Amino acid sequence: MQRRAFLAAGASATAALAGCVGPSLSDSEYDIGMQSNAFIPEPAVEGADVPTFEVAVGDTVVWANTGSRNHTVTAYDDGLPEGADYWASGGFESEQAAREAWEQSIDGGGIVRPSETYEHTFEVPGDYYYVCIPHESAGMVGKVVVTE
Ligand SMILES: [Cu+2]
Repeated sequence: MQRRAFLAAGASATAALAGCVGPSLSDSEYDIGMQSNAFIPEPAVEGADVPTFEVAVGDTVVWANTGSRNHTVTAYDDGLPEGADYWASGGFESEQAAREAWEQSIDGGGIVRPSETYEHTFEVPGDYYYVCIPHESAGMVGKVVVTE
């Protein structure tokens, strides 16, 4: 009897804790977090020039806004391997289009809001450099390395 009572109390405590967490994302649901002024790959490639995440061709990378500010995930036009399509949150066709959308709040501006995610599937191997437009001056850049 006492053991059963204990288990019941434990179950309700767990439920209460889960309720506190609310809609936030669990670590298993994304690859790269976004907080304050930084992309946070989990795990990051050690010794890289900027925060770097490594995947294989055909893999889908998921970014999640794990912070409280709005971010973008915007590829640099000159940061793509040859033959790769341009990519950016908001689905823009070029870096310039993404920047104009952000500045003029066109089509949502490519914003990934807190607790939202953005994902992209990489089909061409190479190094991909990208930026968060509103936090570029603070150094919020990242890299995805896609291997064969
Ligand atoms: Cu940002």
